[in-house]
Amino acid sequence: MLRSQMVAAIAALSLVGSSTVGFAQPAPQSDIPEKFTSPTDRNNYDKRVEMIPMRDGTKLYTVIVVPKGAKNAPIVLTRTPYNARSRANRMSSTSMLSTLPLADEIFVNDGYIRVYQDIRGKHGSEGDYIVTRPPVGPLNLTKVDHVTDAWDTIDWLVNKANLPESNGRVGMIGSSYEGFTVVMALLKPHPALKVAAPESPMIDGWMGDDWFHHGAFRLANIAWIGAQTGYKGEGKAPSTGGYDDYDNFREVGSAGDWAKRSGYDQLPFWQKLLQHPAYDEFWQGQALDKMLAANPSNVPTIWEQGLWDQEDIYGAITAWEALKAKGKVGNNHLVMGPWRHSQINREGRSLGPFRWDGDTAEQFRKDMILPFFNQYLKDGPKFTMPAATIYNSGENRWDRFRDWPLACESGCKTGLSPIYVGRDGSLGFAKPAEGETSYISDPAKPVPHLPRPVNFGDGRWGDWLVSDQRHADGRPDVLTFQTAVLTEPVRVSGAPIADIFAKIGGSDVDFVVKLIDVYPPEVAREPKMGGYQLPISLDIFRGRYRDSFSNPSPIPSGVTQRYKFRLPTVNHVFQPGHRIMVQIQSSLFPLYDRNPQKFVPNIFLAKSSDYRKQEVTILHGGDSASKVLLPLVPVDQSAMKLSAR
Ligand code: PG9
Repeated sequence: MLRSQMVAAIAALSLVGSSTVGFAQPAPQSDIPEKFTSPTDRNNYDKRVEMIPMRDGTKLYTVIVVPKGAKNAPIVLTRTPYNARSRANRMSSTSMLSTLPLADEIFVNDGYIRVYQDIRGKHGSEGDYIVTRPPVGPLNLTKVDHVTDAWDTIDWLVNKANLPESNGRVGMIGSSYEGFTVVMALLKPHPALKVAAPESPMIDGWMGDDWFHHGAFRLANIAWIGAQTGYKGEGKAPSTGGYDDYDNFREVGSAGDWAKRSGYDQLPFWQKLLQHPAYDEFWQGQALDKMLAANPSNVPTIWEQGLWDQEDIYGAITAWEALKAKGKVGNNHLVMGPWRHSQINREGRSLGPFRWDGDTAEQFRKDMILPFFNQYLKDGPKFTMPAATIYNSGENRWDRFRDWPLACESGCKTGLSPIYVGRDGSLGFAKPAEGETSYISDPAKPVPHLPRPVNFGDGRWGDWLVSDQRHADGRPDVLTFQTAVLTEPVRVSGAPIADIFAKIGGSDVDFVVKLIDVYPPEVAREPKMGGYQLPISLDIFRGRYRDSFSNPSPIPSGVTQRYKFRLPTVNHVFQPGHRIMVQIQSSLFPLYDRNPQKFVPNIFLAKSSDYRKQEVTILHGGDSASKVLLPLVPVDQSAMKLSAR
């Protein structure tokens, strides 16, 4: 301190203690300035925030990150409900690479302009937020949707007066909800939208993506509704209770009871779910695979999905199939990797205990997305992308296909092969003797989807679909059927179909069917994998929908009924020494809400007294042979495969 400063400081201190009337007090001053901006001159990028006007006057908050000195650069756009400002700000850095998310590395290194935009009504954007806002039409009586918002945004971005550094070509990419916004843009694409990559997009929230699977409600996502629709900006979901969500949700009763207790009656989206438990016009009218089929796009697209995607395992493959059925073959490509939900944006070396051949997510980004985007957004080079590129989870490598699936129920060269469950716990390709196996399904003791305690925030959610199923095997309410030890490899490539014949004592039931690869008791290279029961495909079906998804009906007690439903797609080889296993059970909790097992008009509103245990009887052999229809193909598929890594 200088002498003069010291004198001033002493004078100031003596003033503090003084009570002299009329002596001017120094104005209190905050340590926080009106505005603080860190210098940007050392940045190798320029970050701009624009409020881009939509056709109805609503302005959307948009972050545009331009490499310094860019000229004639392509644009990659993501439209998000998850805060554009933070999406484009992984860390404070002078380097564009560190500022943007890891998955943007490919674009940054190749000189792209990167754009993130808040969708209407969320975070910095104006307007009303509607969850996965349906397209303009009977379910959306406004004049705006994600089709028009994407169009208006792209129109603004390619205007040289707004973004002189661009070459006028745009690609869209994004995962999950962000993937949904990509798909919406494809329903009526702006001419400057040259390429798209919907990753794990939400396509049909009732049939098999975020909200229900075949009518069973996914309690696992109920917290998302509180956090996302309770607030315009960041918000926390209400507490679910104590540590064990198995107890929390079981003790409360129905999903509706839990929601009421958590204040969800204030949330319009929750009210919509309550009013639409079945697959009515509300869900059918926003199923994007159907809309794509009605408006098939010509934009070259890569549809990506994880083989163990715990949130949106249904959408990408279904949308790709819908476009394929409309003849959009050459410009639509499917990629399925060994990933959990959105893992393509992170590292893909492993999933649960499984180690893959390198960083499979980076392989997807570098070897597929980048050359595909460059082909359409820059002037080449030309890149040949197979129709389908699917990780082979039994042989640990990518398979590339001219056409896929290799086997299916109708329309493929090869049909499906039934593998039957037998009374003695057997599983085999020969039809077993007629018989029955029964278990008691008790909603008071539902089968947990993971070993308890199950806390949705305990870090196991992302990998749960590859979790060891031995925790369920052996429970009295879980039926296990398995083959003898395999002496030859068995290959499956396509979507298995569960085909269950059953009788029940009550008037409603759920079925969960799991197709499992059982490891040998000893695995020399990885002892912990000895006996591992790896689910390669599993799903749930709410019995009331067995005849119609839109008109549920009570199940007649004691009368054989058929429950046939598609399971998630696989590309797997069961190795010699392994076994194939099928498990059947009637609950998967707390991931899915419990079926009261008494038919009530709306399960969201079931009362505690409606929940009852019942006997469930699975039939074997004869005309009512329960089975899984497998997409079984010869192990050597070199005729179909283009090449193997
Ligand atoms: N699976 C999330 C989601 C998508 C669409 C609607 C609601 C939730 C997500 O990861 O964005």
